Amino acid sequence: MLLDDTIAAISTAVGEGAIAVLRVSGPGAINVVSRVFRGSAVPERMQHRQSHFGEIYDVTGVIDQVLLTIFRGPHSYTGEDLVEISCHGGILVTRKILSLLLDAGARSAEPGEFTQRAFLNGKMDLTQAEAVMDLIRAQTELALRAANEQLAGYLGHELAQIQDRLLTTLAHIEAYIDFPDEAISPDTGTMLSNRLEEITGSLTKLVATAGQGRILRHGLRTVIYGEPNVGKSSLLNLLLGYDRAIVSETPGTTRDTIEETINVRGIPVRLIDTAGKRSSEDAIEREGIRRTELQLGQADLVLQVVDASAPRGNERERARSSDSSDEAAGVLNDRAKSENERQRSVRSDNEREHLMASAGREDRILVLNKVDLGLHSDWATSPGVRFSCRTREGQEALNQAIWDFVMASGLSGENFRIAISARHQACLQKAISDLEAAKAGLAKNELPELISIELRGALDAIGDVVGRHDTEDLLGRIFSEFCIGK
Ligand SMILES: Nc1nc2c(ncn2[C@@H]2O[C@H](COP(=O)(O)OP(=O)(O)OP(=O)(O)O)[C@@H](O)[C@H]2O)c(=O)[nH]1
Ligand SMILES: [Mg+2]
Repeated sequence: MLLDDTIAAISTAVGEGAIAVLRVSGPGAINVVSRVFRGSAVPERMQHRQSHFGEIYDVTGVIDQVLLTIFRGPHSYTGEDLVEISCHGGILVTRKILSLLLDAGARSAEPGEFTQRAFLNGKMDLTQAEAVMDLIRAQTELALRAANEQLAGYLGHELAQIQDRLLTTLAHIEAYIDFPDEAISPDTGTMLSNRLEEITGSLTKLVATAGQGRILRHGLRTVIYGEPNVGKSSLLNLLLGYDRAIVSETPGTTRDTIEETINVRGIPVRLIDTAGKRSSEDAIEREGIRRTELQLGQADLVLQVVDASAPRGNERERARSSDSSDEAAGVLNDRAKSENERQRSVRSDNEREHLMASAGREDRILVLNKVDLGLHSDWATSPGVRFSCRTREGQEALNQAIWDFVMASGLSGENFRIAISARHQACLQKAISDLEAAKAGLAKNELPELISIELRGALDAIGDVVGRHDTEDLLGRIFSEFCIGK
């Protein structure tokens, strides 16, 4: 990694805006900028964090009027000399200024390179660097809060404490390596094993936040599922607040899956509207249904929508009819249902159940839609949310049910402080399995050398999370204070 060159980039999004910001970072940052800037002061003599008005110019004349802010390393975002140029937010203007900076000796920055430098220069650990991206991508208040906690170093701090406990234990075990005659006594073995147990417990707690981390970063994958014409697309539109999907009384309206994110009390919920499930000869519709099944397999939560104004299992019948709305009205009056139909209904329910189970899904909320048309007695005792896309009845209850579902998976407001990512999870799981191996080694009275290898493996895995591998330094520090009592 080369830190001795100077990088430059347009830091704001591409497009037109009132202003845009370019950043230049590296040992030559101030020098590079001084070659293209003239204004109320010379960059070399500007004070740290002070802004100066001036012009960026080239041989043809003035390119733009700008504000220049100088940050002197190490007190900058990257830890190096850093200059921010605030210019007008035009696409051509920003490109021209960037190309002037490159001509003046800077190199075009790679994606994420400013933050990478901040990490390499010790301004932040890896979890904080990752949090910058989480913060930029956050779509809800909770996701933003979790990103901010991580950016503030909460996760890194938690891990540092665990590393410390583990290091002390490792130091204890390594002390025995220096004295080969000395075996670890059973008492000491138990004590060390208990410590490892506690550390494993702390790591397990962190790993348990991976689920919420995934939800906060990528949203709760929520598939809207059900027979044709029950109001799935209507539900998507209602929750979204605008008419995203086509709604019509014709069954089989939705062919493709439609995905949009909504915010349910701070939880990002990715709603996926799907094609209603029915047997069809139509190739496009069959493809739609195949996609529905694919989505079900990846769902965190299924909103199973039924037309609760009609008898159970009747949706399928209606789906075959081309003129469903008239039929739906007819069905309402048709309280008498043959035994035959009832059995079919049971079968179709079983099928659904099976599909969800085979896709590994049990988590669903039953949405009893169309209750504005009356609740059919078949659904009277069903544990679902009574809902109407027409009157909006049940919207709060549905939000509550989604919230309860997320909370039931072990979340609480407090937990949102830490929400680890898939990468963190993989590292921490490796650490846990190394610790388990070390504990097994202690129980079998293995050589301290072997146990120490496992513990170092665990420390490395935790180090991977924060991007720091200073086991030797830290051990040296501990040993320097260590009294072996010999
Ligand atoms: N009365 C009443 N009608 C509704 C309600 N929700 C949806 N509808 C109507 O039911 C019909 C079907 O709605 P859609 O939202 O297209 O149903 P869908 O489940 O997406 O249907 P497919 O995409 O064909 O599978 C439309 O005519 C809607 O206006 C409701 O709560 N009450
Ligand atoms: Mg639809």
